[in-house]
Amino acid sequence: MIPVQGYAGRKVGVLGLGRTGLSAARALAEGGADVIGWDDSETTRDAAAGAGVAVSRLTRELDDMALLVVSPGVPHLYPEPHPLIAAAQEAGVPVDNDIGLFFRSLATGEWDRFASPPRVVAVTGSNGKSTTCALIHHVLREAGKPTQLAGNIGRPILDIDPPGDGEVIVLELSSYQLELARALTPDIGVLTNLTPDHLDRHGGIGGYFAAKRRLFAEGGPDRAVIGIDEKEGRFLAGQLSQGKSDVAVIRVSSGRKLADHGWAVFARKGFLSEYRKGRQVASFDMRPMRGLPGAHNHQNGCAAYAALRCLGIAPRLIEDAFQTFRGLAHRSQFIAEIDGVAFVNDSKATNVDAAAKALGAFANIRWIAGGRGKDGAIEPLLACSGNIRKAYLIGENAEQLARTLTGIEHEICETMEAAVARAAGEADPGDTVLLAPAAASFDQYRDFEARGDDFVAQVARLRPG
Ligand code: UMA
Repeated sequence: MIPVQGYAGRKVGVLGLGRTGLSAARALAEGGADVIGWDDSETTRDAAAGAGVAVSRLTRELDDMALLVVSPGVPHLYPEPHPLIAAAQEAGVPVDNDIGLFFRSLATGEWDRFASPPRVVAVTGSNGKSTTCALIHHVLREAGKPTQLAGNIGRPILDIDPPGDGEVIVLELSSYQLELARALTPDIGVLTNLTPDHLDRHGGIGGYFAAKRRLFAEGGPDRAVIGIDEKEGRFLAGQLSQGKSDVAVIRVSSGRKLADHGWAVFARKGFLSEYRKGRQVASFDMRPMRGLPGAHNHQNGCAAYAALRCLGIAPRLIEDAFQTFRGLAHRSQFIAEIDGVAFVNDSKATNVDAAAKALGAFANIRWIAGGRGKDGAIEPLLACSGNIRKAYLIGENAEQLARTLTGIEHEICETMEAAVARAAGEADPGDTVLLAPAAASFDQYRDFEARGDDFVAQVARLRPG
């Protein structure tokens, strides 16, 4: 745990008592603060009280509250600020979150004795940030470097152990977290890409981009790794860069050759290249890397590679460690190869766009799809029809999908068990059985994780013996 500094003996309110709130409450108490929490859910309040958090509505305490710490899921501005946040601002109480507290509490007197002070790599972006973080963390571990992974990926940042000499903290940050944090001082900042998301919470794409940009505010990271495949990334890279030969900004692209900048990393046809001042300094083929299938993962690979180069890791070491990365659970996760047929779990592909990305990453696909359908165009899926040998449809919207998948051979299997057995039975060596549902899981499962786990269990049953 990172004890929060600066609030000893002072009253601090914590709004939202889920993972973030409980973690912040513990870290504040460890630093000597007088912590009181609130959650709008009675069940969560009771659980927090059971865990030893003093619970109160917080409105009466605002008079002498030094700080209000807010969880990322609580709206702080759009569509409307939570009434308690509005009241805190009215009363002049500063509002922060666990990320701001972390950056203000990280360094300790201990660091004077370190040969190499701990560093923080913070990663944001609309897509791929969890994979990019996990990949950086994986390579650092393979390189024998001390490292911890936390943030939006699931482990609240204040829960990490105080970092030791030379340690690297890899921190995934969402737009919710970035918008509110009162301190953001990573050593390396990464923006993977930017596509519209969470627009209701940011008042539109401009607000969303503004939240992400806070990671790179003036006086921010020493190095900025910026995906420039969208206009926002190009604008940001241009704004942060001092000129053509500046190596403080590393531009990243999936698809475009970037030879004309101080420092750039890009992927073309699956080959990663690093260029410095017009010269190629390293290159390798990402296509055989099982944990990084498809153009979207090659983009993640480039962003991770760039951050790792900033940390001084050699290209060869990165390439070797990329080979052993298995991907995150339920995201184009390679499960097994049985009799020449690969099995890949992308249960996280709960919408058409995500499923289309997965379908674009493989050839000869036996595609398991369906579940609780969402509104939206089906065209991106049809655009991948050349990669699909046959679709095996499950769940509530199987019939409806069957009607729309014109030109794609398909069969209604209803259950995962039937779909996996049928797809595996019909597959030839070189085929990939891919779960990429393009639908939510709630018709048949608790969540997408349970659906992916079922796929993995059904694949395990195929193994001989
Ligand atoms: N709550 C209120 N009032 C409200 C809204 C929420 O009291 O108006 C309470 C809820 O009752 C609940 C608590 O706040 O008890 C939930 O807080 P939270 O939603 O912030 O969830 P945490 O458990 O703290 O998890 C958060 C992140 N959740 C969100 O950003 C929504 C987790 O990211 C993150 O892993 C975790 O902190 C640790 O850092 C998840 C996520 O969905 C994966 N992130 C979004 C995304 O990736 O798209 C941004």
